[in-house]
Amino acid sequence: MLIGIVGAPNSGKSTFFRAVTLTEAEIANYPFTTIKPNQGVGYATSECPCRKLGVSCSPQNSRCLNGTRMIPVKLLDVAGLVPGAHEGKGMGNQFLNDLSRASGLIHVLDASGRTDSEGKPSEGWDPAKTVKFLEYEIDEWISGIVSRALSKVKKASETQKIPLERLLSQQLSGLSVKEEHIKEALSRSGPEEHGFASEIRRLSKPMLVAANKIDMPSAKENLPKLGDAIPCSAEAELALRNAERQGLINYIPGSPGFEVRGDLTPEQSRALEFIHERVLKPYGSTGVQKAINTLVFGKLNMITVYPVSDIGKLSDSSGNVLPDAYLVPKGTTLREFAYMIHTDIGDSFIGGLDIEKRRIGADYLLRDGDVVEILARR
Ligand SMILES: Nc1nc2c(ncn2[C@@H]2O[C@H](COP(=O)(O)OP(=O)(O)O)[C@@H](O)[C@H]2O)c(=O)[nH]1
Ligand SMILES: [Mg+2]
Repeated sequence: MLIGIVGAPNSGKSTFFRAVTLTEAEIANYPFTTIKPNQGVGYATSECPCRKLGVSCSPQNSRCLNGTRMIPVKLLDVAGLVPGAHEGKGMGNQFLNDLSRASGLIHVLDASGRTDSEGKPSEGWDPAKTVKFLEYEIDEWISGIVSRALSKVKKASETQKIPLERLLSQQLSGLSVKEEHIKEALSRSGPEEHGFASEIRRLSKPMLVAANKIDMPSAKENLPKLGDAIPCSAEAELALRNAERQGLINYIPGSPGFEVRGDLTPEQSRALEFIHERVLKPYGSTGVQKAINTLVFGKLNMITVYPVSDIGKLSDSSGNVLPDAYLVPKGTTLREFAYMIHTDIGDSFIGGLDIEKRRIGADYLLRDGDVVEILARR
């Protein structure tokens, strides 16, 4: 899964990106660490079953911090959103290329009204306009792709009686748009209508607005205008993670507070006090981890599943307890899950065992937090 961080210049995208990828950058043993500079690894977090099951886990593909399972997700700092980006203006082409690979987007928005939608300094700018502008740019881009695709496939669909959504989804596969998204969009709007591209965007690129710079009073004032945006301070999160790394505080990303450990200079003390008063106390967290989790679990509808090779020991074949956490879409069946782990496991799949060691079948619908053993033909 790839999350795109988008937004106007100066909204705080790079700060957000640096904060969430900071810890991970130093840990080299994940499969996807050698990547481009604007690509990094952050975490989605959910409750690890280790506590409830009364075991101590030994995570392999993820981490567990005080009962919170941290599951790596890839992030992309997508630069280059300027008016006309959909026509390739500015860094538009890079922007669109990055965008097409993302399964979901976090719009880092300067909620303070001090940056307009072009990233220029402003005063009293309505950040809701920037949200509209971003949606417009993406809609125009998708709309262009849809109309080019339509002119290619419309005739074939009519003469060869192939469903339009199938042909369209082949044409739009580079955008990570699924056939079911196209079908659903077609049920609401004709493919030539203006609303079709917006439907495709809403379905295939779920977007969450992170109302950033919430530490500033003007951002707080603008928040009610921003619907279900998540209040956020990327700068506060970066400062907390840096302080944690220097051993000054204990801080778990997403938590409502921190614990002072080291000797602080008066300046450090003041900075932490500011974060506490302006961000953590009024909002319950910096909002950064919440933004990622809300996108992954709320908007992209993912659940966490723990495959093991021995359900009795809750372990893999080397004895690691609850080794791997997988993010899979809600509605995934056990057989589909077997294929997600490995094609060979999918091909030799014969069923599974749930946590109570009961048999479960191919069509078993996985639930959030499930621990399952997959049975395969030898
Ligand atoms: N007050 C405040 N400033 C922030 C916050 N996040 C970022 N900034 C500042 O906004 C400016 C632009 O940030 P940057 O991450 O480079 O934005 P980008 O152009 O979107 O990548 C920098 O001066 C940051 O320090 C925040 O949460 N609060
Ligand atoms: Mg930047």
